[in-house]
Amino acid sequence: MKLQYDKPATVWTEALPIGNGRIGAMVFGGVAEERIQLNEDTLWSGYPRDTNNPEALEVLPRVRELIRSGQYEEADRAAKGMMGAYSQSYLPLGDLHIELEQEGEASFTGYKRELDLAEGITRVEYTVRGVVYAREMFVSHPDQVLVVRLTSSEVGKLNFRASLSSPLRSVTEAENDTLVLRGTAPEQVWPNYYRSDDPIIYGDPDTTEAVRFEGRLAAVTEGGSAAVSETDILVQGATAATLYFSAATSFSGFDKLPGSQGKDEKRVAKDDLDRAIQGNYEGQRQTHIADHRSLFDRVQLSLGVSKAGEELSTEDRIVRYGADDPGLVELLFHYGRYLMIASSRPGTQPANLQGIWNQEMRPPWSSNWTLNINAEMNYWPAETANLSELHEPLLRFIGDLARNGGTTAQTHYGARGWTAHHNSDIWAMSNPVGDYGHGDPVWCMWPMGGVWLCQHLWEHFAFSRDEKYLREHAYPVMKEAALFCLDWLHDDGSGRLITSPSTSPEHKFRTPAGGLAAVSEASTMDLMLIWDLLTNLIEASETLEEVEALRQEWLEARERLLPLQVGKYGQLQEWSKDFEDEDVHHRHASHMFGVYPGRQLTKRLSPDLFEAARRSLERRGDDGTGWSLGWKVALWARFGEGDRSLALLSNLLRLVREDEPDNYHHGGVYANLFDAHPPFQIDGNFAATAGIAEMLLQSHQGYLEFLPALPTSWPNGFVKGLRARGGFEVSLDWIVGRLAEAEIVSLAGSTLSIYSLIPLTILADENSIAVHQTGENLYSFPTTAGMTYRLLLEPSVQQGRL
Ligand code: FUC
Repeated sequence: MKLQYDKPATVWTEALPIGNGRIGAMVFGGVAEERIQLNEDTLWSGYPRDTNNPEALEVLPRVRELIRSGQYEEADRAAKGMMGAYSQSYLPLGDLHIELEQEGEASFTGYKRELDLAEGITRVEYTVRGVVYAREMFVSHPDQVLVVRLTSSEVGKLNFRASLSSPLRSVTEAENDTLVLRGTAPEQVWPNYYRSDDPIIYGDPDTTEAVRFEGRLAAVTEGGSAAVSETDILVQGATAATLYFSAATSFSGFDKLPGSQGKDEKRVAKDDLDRAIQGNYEGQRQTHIADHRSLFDRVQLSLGVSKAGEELSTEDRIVRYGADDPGLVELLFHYGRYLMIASSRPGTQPANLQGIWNQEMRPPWSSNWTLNINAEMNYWPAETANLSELHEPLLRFIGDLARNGGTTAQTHYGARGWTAHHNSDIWAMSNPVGDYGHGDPVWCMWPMGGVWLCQHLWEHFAFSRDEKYLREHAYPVMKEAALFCLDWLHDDGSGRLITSPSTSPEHKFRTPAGGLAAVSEASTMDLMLIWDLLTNLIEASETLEEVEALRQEWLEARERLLPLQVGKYGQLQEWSKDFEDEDVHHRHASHMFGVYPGRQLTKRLSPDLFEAARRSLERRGDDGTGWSLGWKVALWARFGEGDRSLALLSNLLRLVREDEPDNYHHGGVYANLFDAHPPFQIDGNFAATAGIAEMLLQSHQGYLEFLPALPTSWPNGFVKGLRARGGFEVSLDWIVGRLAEAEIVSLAGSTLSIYSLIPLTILADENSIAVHQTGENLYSFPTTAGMTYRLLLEPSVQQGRL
């Protein structure tokens, strides 16, 4: 449960992340100087403004016509006329520097640095001339502060200067016993891939509507003294010291101007800090651990005997063993859960491309929400890994996006309902990006962002069975997204419904004329996403027993969708025509959405298409960017091929170093186990966790399937506390590759269906209960909420395969 190192971080991807969903910190663990890089999740450039392009609606018929007549490259060029502005950027807040004075520090010994995933604490320890210096750091959710505790083993040996800096326009000043950092964000930050001589633009300080921020630092010492100046806090002769850092911004909602309608960030930061310095460190530490553990302890995993001893650093362990060490795979799994707890709490912003950890003014892809895979991927483990309430920031954000997306649907397409495209930001931007013609339709022209996000609204219900949530939040937003689909779909002239213009995210095809183009009609992913939304809505309306006039339209539209097709290589076609790929190994696996995270293609219901999808995945190969590898772990799990999932995990557990550019040609992980696209993107971490869960338990077909993709090299193990659709918590033990024990807690009292090759005996309270066979290898029984059910597996029965 620990990431561990024997030297301080020299680069950012060696530093260790801590966070409370809102405040994030990257801890370097230096000896002469500690650097703690700081973030606050509402600190973004920009402010709410209309970034739609009203001319799009006039361009639309022309683009459709060009596509119809097979002039794809011309259609691409014309589609540039449909783009709006680029998204804004997630920004760093600054750094907390602690310059230490430790006589003889150049010859320190016994250096250790670790991140304790179970406690949510990072620690540094080393010895200088017999004095042990130790540091413990965490960001408390209950106390809303970053806490840095420094100690020396000998009385009075702690001497340091703590200061704050920021790459944003800012000042520091002393306010009584507090060092204050305050500043304002730029009004505009151009994406890092956009060439500009002036990429970071600040407004007039007196009138700007950009986000204001404030960070406050105070020290509580044991022994010695602390003195605050305009630039730093000087601690001298202390034996222990606790630094508290609070932060807040004036952001007060996606549709509020943070300048004139903003929150009082000073008040929030001051209240948080004042409260923290009144408390006591030990109490705050215990409260933090208890809060963290209440989420972290829900799941346990054992995949076999760990290969690495206690002594090996995490970096060496990655290099030496990778996924051959079951313990490292476990660590990767738990790390995803840790990162979600640290980056996504009810009420915070959803985890963005880098979670909440970013040190750059122009971070890769603006560190925004990329909706054509990345933002969704971040939340793939939320339900299966038993962190359902941490899904909330995304689910809430979808509601905001739907509000702006209504204007985009109307302005760009003359459609009802709401739409979002491939990028969004804290202002809930929903238009196609591209700076009104600069971008490439291969990523801009994709009005399916809202449709994909709606899957998360449904999944949260599918796992929780919370009907109140479904009725009040999810269903209305899903209905509006479907309304957009009904208007966006149109007849292809033969009675089939298609989308146009349509892209398969970020992947071009070879045109009959020999060129490359992005837009065509009815990409497979569009059809799968719409199928998914309509199917979920139909089920939702039935669950809620809604008298729903639209249900008939949903059913008819789903029936009339252009059928999915198998192409000349036996592959599932990515486009409605059997085009050649621009890149057969392309990182996106968009046309496999229906296998995972969707549920349209299964062996049981559509064996031929399922097989074709498998062929498509085979053609894509086993390499890719970090997140692409993560996606393929889950896809192979859905194909029931555990060894292949593990092969992908092996590729993911390859070390990438940001200071060795040669390593930049493949995905992997950094020394701190952050996913490497490269560069760092957190989505691959979350996908790895979700993928591993999917190897052990699946529930997307209306029943539970145990160990559907167990690799041969994990013969013995257990997992406790995974979640399944229907509201079940599941624990499994396996021996020699076979299920030995299963325990299922019913949380919602739904009917439980289980896939099994042998008839089942189920115990509830030690009594055997009646089980009905409901299909081939399918067994069902009603459950009572709160009750635990055990599968009884006689040794002889274990010979059969569940
Ligand atoms: C999508 C991907 C890229 C990258 C970016 C943030 O555009 O195709 O690989 O992950 O999002």
